[in-house]
Amino acid sequence: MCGLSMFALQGFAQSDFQLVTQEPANAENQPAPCHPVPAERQVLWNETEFYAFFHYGMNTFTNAEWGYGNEDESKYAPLGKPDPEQWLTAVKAAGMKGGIAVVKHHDGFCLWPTATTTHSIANAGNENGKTNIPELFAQAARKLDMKYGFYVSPWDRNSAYYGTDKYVTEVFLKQCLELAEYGSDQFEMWFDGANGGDGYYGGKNTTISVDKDIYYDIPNLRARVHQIAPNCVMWGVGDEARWIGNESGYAGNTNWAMGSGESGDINGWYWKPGESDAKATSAGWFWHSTETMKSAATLFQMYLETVGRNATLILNCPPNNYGVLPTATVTQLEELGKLLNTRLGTDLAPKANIEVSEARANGATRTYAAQNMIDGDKDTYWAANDGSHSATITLTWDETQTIHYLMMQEYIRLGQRIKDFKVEYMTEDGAWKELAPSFESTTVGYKRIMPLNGSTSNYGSGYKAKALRVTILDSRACPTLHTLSVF
Ligand code: FUL
Repeated sequence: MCGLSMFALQGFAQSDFQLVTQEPANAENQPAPCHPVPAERQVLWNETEFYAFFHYGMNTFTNAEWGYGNEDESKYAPLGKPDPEQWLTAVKAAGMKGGIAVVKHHDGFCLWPTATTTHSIANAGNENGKTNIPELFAQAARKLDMKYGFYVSPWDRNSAYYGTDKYVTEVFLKQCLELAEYGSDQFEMWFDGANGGDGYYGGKNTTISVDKDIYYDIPNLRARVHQIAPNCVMWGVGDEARWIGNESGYAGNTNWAMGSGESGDINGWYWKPGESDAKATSAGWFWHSTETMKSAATLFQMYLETVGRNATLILNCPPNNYGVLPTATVTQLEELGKLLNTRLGTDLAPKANIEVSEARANGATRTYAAQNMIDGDKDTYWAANDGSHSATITLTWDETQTIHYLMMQEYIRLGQRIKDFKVEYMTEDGAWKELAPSFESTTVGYKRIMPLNGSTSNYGSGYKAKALRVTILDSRACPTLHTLSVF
């Protein structure tokens, strides 16, 4: 008022001013983020959930796991034309949504015709060996509607420049950028933690050690790759997703998307979700004629203990010296797909009546109702009121159901919140009974699958339930869930 009359005095007409209406700060009434929160590329990465690792390269032909770097290029001579489409088709049958191809391991041999070294398929031992793996892999993934990415070893036991700045700027960075150019839609670049040690190094045959946290100039590398492939999560030393701390295919029952190791850290100050790398075969990462495939039941258990515990699972399925996945691998992968489908394929929650102890008030276009957890839409979610750190969710069926697993997913765009919960079911006599061991019922995160009998290895006969009740006992901030399923 005061200001207006002052302007009027200075010769402005009132019509020169427009009424500015202020939008309420939080028109959607969304809960405030509980930091840290993921970058969008990390959310998309998490949605890939279960994907394959394909260790294939020089070691496949020398029966090694870690080539020294002095292998003659001619030794790379596949007996057939390598077929990434066959690899990806087989893992898709197991329910995997993508794959990562090893295109340069520690021996430095590149499976594409790189400008950075002659130690590549350009000098392979036969015509099959000249097949450009990253190119075909990316094409096959797009054709099959799968995600893809590449493992490129920072450690290079072949390069004469390893340990110097020249390796970082002229070899490693350029290799990563060449690989980024194979597809702006790639979802992950895998940087191994094994860094420095003895090697050929252009004939020096010596030991070179580096400080992996600074040597590779990761901030620059990350920024340059993201310019080309914006949704490519840089794994490991790339710092956008973390190693789960073992190679046996399990994560902690408590698992935060911050911190390090099997359980993460509730106080971690940035988002670094866990990925579990594990082998589908008995011993090595690369194919060896003596290796056997793990059973579908064992792989299913790994799935429950990784994807079911807020980690992603990258399951290694090594192609053989013909450049294809062996029949035994393909068969077990099909069996795994069937098992996943039988045990986790039919969600009983959507046909239940769902009730919550509280739901926050609607926003302008959003609701936070219980129904959002069973509507099949990952972008709608239920949320409690600000200040609430506990809540109950009850599913009631018209007819008794036989139930084995509970699956929950937090709306992680607003941070990982839930710290503790319990699960009960109502028996046919109407009594409530607690299920699943309480020490396991802690974090949820991107995805949590609870075997209701507490066993990841024994399916059991299930529980005859009239209703299921989840009580969230503690949460860092008001809890959110976008999906709740029962199998
Ligand atoms: C390790 C490597 O040294 C192994 O050879 C393999 O590639 C595995 C996935 O990561 O650290």
